[in-house]
Amino acid sequence: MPQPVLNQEQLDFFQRCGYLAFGPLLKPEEIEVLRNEYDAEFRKASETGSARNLSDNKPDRKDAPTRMLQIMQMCERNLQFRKLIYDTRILDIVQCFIGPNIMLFHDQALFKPAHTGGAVTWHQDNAYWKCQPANLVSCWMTLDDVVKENGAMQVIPGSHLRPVHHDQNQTTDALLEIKGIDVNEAVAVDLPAGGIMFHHCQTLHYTAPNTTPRQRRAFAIHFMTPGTAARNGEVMRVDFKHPMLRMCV
Ligand SMILES: O=C(O)CCC(=O)C(=O)O
Repeated sequence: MPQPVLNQEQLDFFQRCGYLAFGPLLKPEEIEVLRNEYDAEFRKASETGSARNLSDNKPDRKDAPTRMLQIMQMCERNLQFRKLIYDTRILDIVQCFIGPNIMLFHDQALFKPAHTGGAVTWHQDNAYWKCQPANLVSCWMTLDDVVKENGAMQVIPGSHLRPVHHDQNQTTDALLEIKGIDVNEAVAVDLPAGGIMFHHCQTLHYTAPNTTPRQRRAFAIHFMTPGTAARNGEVMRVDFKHPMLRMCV
């Protein structure tokens, strides 16, 4: 019988805190390939206007514009990122959290350029998604070394144990807002390039503006179990958008 890739201490930590740092999992030569593909996809997206800027840059803003750029479903645009969603090293870990039947919910590339990278406000992913059951797990991978100042993930440990009410953000349509976060409880998860942070879909998390001279390139894969219902209450079927990535027969 194969050994689980996470030890009991790591599993307990995830159950208790709702996140887990792992890695670096990617080898330097893999990181290099992915960086080149990532940059090429963002170059193309800027030419075609197909990257969404999650930051608020309404004309009446006084301060400098920020960019928190998002490309949804990189796996449908790029073969290297498609391969990553089937990577057995990642799926072996995800299996420890949600079991051996694993489907893709979606993936996204999240790019914070140097100096002008915008924040992602505090949220639980499932406040956006409203999936049931709320047991999805995200793999957030970085292609650059990350610390708090260039947009490492910050989390509130233990916050995954209950949903929290979110309001519509007053300044950007793209993001939700939460009142009353005690930022003293936040933990920044520093990672080396090729490192991964796994988090539960109810773990409160945030990333700061990138004010450093170093860009921050991240890629997130969101995994679910078959039988998960979308916000409209309908169970998501296996299809091109939601492939079955691993199945226990
Ligand atoms: O990459 C970021 O800055 C934020 C990502 C995030 O919030 C997520 O993956 O749920």
